[in-house]
Amino acid sequence: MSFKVAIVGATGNVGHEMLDILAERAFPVSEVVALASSRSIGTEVSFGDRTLKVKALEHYDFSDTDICLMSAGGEVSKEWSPKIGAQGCVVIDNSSAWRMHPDVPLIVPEVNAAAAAGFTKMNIIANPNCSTAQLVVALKPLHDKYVIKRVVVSTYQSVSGAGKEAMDELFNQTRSIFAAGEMVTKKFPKRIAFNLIPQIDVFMEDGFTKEEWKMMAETKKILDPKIKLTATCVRVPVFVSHSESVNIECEKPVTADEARELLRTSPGVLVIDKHEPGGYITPHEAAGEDATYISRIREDNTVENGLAFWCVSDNLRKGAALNAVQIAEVLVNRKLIQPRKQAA
Ligand code: 11C
Repeated sequence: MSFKVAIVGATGNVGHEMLDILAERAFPVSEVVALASSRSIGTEVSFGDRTLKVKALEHYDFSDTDICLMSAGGEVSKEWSPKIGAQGCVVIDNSSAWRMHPDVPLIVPEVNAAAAAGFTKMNIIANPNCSTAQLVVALKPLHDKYVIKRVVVSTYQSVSGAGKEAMDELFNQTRSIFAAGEMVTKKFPKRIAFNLIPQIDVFMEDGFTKEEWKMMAETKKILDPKIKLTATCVRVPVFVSHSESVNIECEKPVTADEARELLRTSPGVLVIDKHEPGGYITPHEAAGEDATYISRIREDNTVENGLAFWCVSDNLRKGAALNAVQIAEVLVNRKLIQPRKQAA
């Protein structure tokens, strides 16, 4: 059984990763179609050892496509996801447009795969924000065993979360410092090279940023609405992988040794935690990898049943493309969808 899959936003950072991951994981495709806005028509993208020519989303008929992996931003998704879903194609959307909609499941397969079955009302499933995805993979086993009451998280987010132009801005600013070029700051509110910026996304009325709000709201929807979470989200001059410093407060007593052993056998998690120089993961090492890495696990004795740890993952993979493909795998493996057209 194989499925016709369309990628919307195939020319972007996440679109490229989606194509790579579908090929790497040998997702059962009968055909893959690369789509983007009409200005990208004819651009070539790779899918395994094949080259696909990008077609225009505006002129594409989804009536025999089974799954659409959408990574073209919130505005495109708001307009197109319901139209595509109405044509019977299941949209797995990477933007924030539909995440909090009551008829749209928000899924991280290691955490709440069963909820994916709720996609049928709109034929849309949402992929969480990258900083949330890795966090809930780490929190899920701890919550199941120790019941997390409160989370305090500070993020160190790479520039690829803000897209290709943001990566170019870090590169060009860094070069301008060494090669005396012009220092252009356009994508970020302040210089990012050799700096960090305590703002991701827009400010909300209460002084938190939207990125911080998303971490709180999405964690509640995916994991447990009772969990309290406060976040400080910071952009750092790293190209790929988001890092997070996490403190949790649990209902039940937890030791660092127990948590380490539990996390070692948890889905999607790799523990690297030696108490020696370099005995932990850094964003550079997590880039291109699929796991959510956990290091620096220790008891936090400033609160009752407290635990602190460091969590790193590739934001373009587990934070976006990999999670979207894993959701598609849930649909297939749990037989929640059937191919609409059998391959010849
Ligand atoms: C960033 N986390 O690092 C953001 C990117 O809601 O899907 C993803 C935004 C989102 O800038």
